[in-house]
Amino acid sequence: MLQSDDVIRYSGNDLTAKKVKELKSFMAAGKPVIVDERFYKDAGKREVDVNNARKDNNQKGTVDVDSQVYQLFSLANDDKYKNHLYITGQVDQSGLLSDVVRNSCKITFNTENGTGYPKEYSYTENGGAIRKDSVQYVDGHTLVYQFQVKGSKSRNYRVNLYIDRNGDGIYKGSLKDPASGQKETEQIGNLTISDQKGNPIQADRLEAGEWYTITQKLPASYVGILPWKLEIYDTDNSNLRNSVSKYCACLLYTSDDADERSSGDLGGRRLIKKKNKCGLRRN
Ligand SMILES: [Ca+2]
Repeated sequence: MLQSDDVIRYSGNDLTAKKVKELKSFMAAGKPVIVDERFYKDAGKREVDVNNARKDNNQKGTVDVDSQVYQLFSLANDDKYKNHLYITGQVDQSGLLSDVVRNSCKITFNTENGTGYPKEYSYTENGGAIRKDSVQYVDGHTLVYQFQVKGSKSRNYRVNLYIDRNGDGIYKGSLKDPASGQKETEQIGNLTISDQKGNPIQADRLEAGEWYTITQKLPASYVGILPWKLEIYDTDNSNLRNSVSKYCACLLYTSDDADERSSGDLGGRRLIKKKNKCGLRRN
C-alpha cells in the first residue's frame, strides 16, 4: 500500500474489489472489522492517512488513494458502516463485544440418515476414466433437503435454493434460454417446504430450531452435474446469512417410473470431471 518516490507498490498488496464488497456486507450485518491505526492520520477523527503524492507532494501517507483498501478504510466515516469498523487503539470494547456475539444464522443438515441434502455427485475411476455405472445420481429428479436453522428464536428466516446451471460458480446469475431468448434466473422458485408435522411452510417464515424438509422436483431440462446452493437469511437483515453449496447429478429425465439408471447413454455426455466442469469461484 505504500507508494512514494522510493517505494514501489505492487498490486498484490491490495485487497480485491470482491473482498471489500464482502467486508462491507459483513459490517452491514453488524459484524466487526478491525483496522490498524497506522493507516489513519488521526484515529479520533478517523481520517485515512492517504497517499496521493502524484497530486500533492505532502500527501505521502500509508494508504494509496487508488487502492481498494482505501475504499474500505474510508468507511470509518460512513454512517452505514462506521459503528462496525474499529480502529486499534480506539476500540469501543462494549460495541466490539456486542458485534462479536451478534446473532448469526446457520444451516444444519440432518445427517442421521443421510438425507440432509441431495446425494452428492461422485464416481470412481478406472484407468483415468469415469466408470459410468459408478456415478451417483439424485433419485427421481428430486432434490430433498432436511435442515434446521440455527439462529435466534425471535427472528424469521428465508430459504432460497439456486442451481448454477451454466457452471460459472455464480448462483444468482442469469442465463439465456436458447429457445425463447429470455433470461432466466438460477433461483428455483416456489419451493415446496414442510415442517416436521408435514404442514406446508412459506419460504420466508422459517424459525430457528425447527426442522424443515424441502422436496423439489426439478424441471426435465435439469440434466447432468448440478451445483446447488441452499441459502438462508434473516428477513430483518438480509446481510445475516449462511449458505451451503454442493454438487449433485441428474440423469436425463424421461418419466416417473422409468428405470433410468440402466440406460447406458443417459446423461453420459455430460459426465465431466468436476474440476473441469466447474471453476473454483463462489459467490
Ligand atoms: Ca451461474
